Amino acid sequence: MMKTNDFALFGAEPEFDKALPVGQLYFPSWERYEASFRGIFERQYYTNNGPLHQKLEEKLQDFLGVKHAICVSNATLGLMMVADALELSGKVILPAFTFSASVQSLTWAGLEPVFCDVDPDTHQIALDQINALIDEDVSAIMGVNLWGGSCNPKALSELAVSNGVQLYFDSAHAFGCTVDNMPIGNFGHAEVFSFHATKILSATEGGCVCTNDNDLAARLRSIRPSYGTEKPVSIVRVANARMSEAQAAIALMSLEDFPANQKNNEHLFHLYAEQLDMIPGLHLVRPTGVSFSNYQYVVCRVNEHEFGLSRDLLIELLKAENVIARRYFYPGLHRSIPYAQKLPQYLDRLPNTDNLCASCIQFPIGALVSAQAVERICNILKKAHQAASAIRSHYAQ
Ligand code: T4K
Repeated sequence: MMKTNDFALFGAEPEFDKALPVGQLYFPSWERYEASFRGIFERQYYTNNGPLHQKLEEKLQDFLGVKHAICVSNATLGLMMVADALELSGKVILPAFTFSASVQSLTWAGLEPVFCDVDPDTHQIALDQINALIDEDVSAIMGVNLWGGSCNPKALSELAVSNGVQLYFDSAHAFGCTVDNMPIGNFGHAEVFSFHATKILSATEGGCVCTNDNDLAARLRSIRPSYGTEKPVSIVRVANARMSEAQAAIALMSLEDFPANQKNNEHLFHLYAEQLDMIPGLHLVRPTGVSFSNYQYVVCRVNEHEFGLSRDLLIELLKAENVIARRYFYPGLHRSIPYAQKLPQYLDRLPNTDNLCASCIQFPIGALVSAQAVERICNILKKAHQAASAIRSHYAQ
């Protein structure tokens, strides 16, 4: 039987001195940061459609080939703004396997979520279950492009048109990805990206709403609110979703470095894939439905029976080694407050979402992760599999 005493959980030295978090966590060099912030100080202009904010919107429009990139202070507010700008009412269909922000944006807009299950392999919304969820109260579908893959925006668009409902996307995970060489950002009525620090394009906090619809863009810019709009238009209410010059400065550097950061992610992802494919019970999710991926997530399904340890025990074991793996979307939107109480009809209807919430694990990848770190993380995983039964018995004591 393998020994447990070379694991930090049982008293050994941790594998890493410093915590290795999940998330992209991009930091520009100090020199570039200083030069960029010197400009903000010289201009003495912090926010409200400033020159860096305007430059970022232009650069994003070019990069994504979209008519309007409307920068906001975070993606959650961006999603709330889209619900208002599209004048949605009643119910909106979305997958239950996503971050709470997707559904919270609906609740803030006074809309009722209709939870759809996901595909067990791709983790994207189950297209074949959508028609059955549509009734006269449904005004829209919110697709969510997960894990640097896509939820098949073309098929979703056909479904939305044939049912006479609107379509928009939470594309928080999909910046820089393409579908049949068309950049994500161009599908549906609007798409929302997150520029949170953990995303491949970082503004520290931030996001942007993309659309090719001029009228919708005018409404969105008026909601944001209207600094810089050519002509404010009539809207339901105004938010404060402005992006500051400091956020735009970081985002501009991050956009410039996107090709290098994407390449780094892709390289690390393939290193993980080579190693993980040799470990029984760890099933890596490859980004699907895209012609180009940002590879910003390494997500595995843990088969407890094959691997030997539960997902949650593996997280504990890695945490002691200073590898901060996470279970991500837990326990699923349909089981979270307030939806489990208010909409109990979904509790026994989403078996794939339940399975994924119980078995998914996310490993570190991004600017702070080196190839050697991936190698060392995978070695811990191999050792954990080999020592699984000893670990289980020791842990149970
Ligand atoms: N839709 C989807 C599908 C999303 O995943 C998200 C957000 C949204 C919409 C909404 O986007 P935003 O409104 O946030 O723009 C994080 C992020 O806050 C959130 O952006 C992200 N998705 C979500 C899945 O994860 P937390 O609070 O669980 O992660 P956090 O901030 O604790 O960071 C993760 C790890 O990184 C931690 O171990 C700490 C470490 N870290 C983090 C930061 C920010 C650092 O070491 N340094 C740092 O500066 O939510």
